[in-house]
Amino acid sequence: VDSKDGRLVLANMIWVIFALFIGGAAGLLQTLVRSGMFELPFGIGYYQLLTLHGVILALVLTFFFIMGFQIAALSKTAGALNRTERRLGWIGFWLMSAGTLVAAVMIATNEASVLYTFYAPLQAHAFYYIALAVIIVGTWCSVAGQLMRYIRWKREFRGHKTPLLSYMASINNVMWLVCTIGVAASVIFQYIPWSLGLTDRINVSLSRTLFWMFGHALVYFWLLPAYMAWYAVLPKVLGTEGFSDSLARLSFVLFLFFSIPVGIHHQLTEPGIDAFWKGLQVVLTFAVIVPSLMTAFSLFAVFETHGRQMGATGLLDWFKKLPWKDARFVLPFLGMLFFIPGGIGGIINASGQMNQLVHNTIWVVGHFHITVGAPVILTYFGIMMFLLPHITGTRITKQLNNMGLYLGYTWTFGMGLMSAAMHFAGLRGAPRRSTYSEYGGAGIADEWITYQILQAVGGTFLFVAIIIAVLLFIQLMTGPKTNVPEEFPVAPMMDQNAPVTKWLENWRLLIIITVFLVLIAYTVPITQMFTENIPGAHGYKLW
Ligand code: HAS
Repeated sequence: VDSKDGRLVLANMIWVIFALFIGGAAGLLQTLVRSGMFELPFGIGYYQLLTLHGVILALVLTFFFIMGFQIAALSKTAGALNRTERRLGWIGFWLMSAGTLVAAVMIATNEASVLYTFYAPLQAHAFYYIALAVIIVGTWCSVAGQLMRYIRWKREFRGHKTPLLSYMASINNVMWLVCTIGVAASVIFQYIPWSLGLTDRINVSLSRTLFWMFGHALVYFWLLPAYMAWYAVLPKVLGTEGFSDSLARLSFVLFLFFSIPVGIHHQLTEPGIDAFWKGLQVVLTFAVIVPSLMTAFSLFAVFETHGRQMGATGLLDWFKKLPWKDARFVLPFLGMLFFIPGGIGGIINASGQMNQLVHNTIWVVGHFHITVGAPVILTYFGIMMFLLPHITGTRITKQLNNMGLYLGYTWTFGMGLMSAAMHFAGLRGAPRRSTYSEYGGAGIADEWITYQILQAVGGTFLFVAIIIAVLLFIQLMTGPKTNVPEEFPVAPMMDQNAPVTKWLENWRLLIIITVFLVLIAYTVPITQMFTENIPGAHGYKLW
């Protein structure tokens, strides 16, 4: 990574470490409150804390990490950013930082206890929505700089296959630009006028639908940087080749197509949307599972190939040959293990009837902790293990590597315990997003207590892991330097020299198909919110 780009990457990563600590502390307090054994001091509200936790981890940490990592990936594989591209990265960074600080002040003053999903009818102070808009615009600036770097490479090497990691980052960026248009429109035309008192009504169905059009793509925006590392970095850490360049590109293109027209699967229990369109989006949701399955099977292929190259001959003994002492491998691998139940849980959520059972229970919270909270974040940690020393020149000692391993095991234990308890309590009906209550002595609420205590135990282990992470990352930034910096591992693929698959590099075609699918999935349901007499669709007057 070019040294000037490296500074930009590090600036983004400092926010990640900071956000991890604050968001993690808020998470610990929440599990303690829900166990019934702790009350929040200084008049802090439960939903205020929950908003802080969600915003700082799900939005701030991830956005800064993704921008930092993708800039590093482009700089490494396409070459250094030029002045304009880098300047856009810095403008993005400062806008995101300013937006985050204003949003934090609004949350701290209890003016924005509307949770990370922030949709109506909950209302926040106008500054909060403006701050969110500024954060989104910040990501657009950074993304614009990255896309310009990618396009410059494409022009310079016309007709060649673009570098895989740069291609993947660009797919993620294009998906981001398309999916954020709806939520940006909703913030500007619905929330800001409403919170300023310029309008006294808000169309709740529309606001939620526009949110989820963005909100589900958001989860893949988090996931795809982890997949970049799984496809292109991990094989190099193992010392082997990646499975298939074309397959990896195809899986990313499928994410581009199917990540956005599926948001209504978060609204299956809501009025105001016709059952046909819910059904259609459920079908599209099943399409977005395919690229994850492709990823899973490619990873097995890489692991087995590596094991056999190392001399394994039996059915499963290749498994023993994996580098179990290398934190750059173990952290993402632990994440992959979580993604097996995480993916199964997603399929359950998406299946209409089963969604009736789990929706709005703490099962859903369990689901997202074993998706974004484990595969994604553990892979981000794995990436930081090489990216930070690669840029700072810090020497990776055995002790630092071991700290990475302890981080992985402690996180896995804490997250495993907490999220398993959440899934089981959810199946027994425990609501999500609620503080501790005995529900007037209801018998069923009694059954949830044990799980809530287990969540607090898991949350405590997670906080210990966060302390390890913060200490580790500070050392990775500031530790003793070496003359031979850590490598940024990028593997060649088995079909590296195969000819370019032209349609996969035809961005005009890819964008047309993406927009077409979004229009098919959303035009009628959104139109019906204005034309049909569906309850909730015409806006509630809140006071
Ligand atoms: Fe989800 C709710 C459906 C994936 C995050 N999801 C959420 C929410 C979040 C979230 C944050 O249909 C809550 C939002 C809120 O606040 O209300 N989700 C899915 C489906 C998938 C899925 C179908 N979700 C994710 C990912 C997330 C994420 C990824 C974050 C990064 N989700 C839903 C639905 C809801 C939902 C409904 C709404 C619920 C409701 O009613 O509110 C799929 O993408 C999952 C596909 C994944 C797989 C797994 C592949 C496995 C791999 C690992 C291989 C392992 C190896 C190791 C190689 C098919 C790639 C092998 C080693 C061995 C030893 C075996």
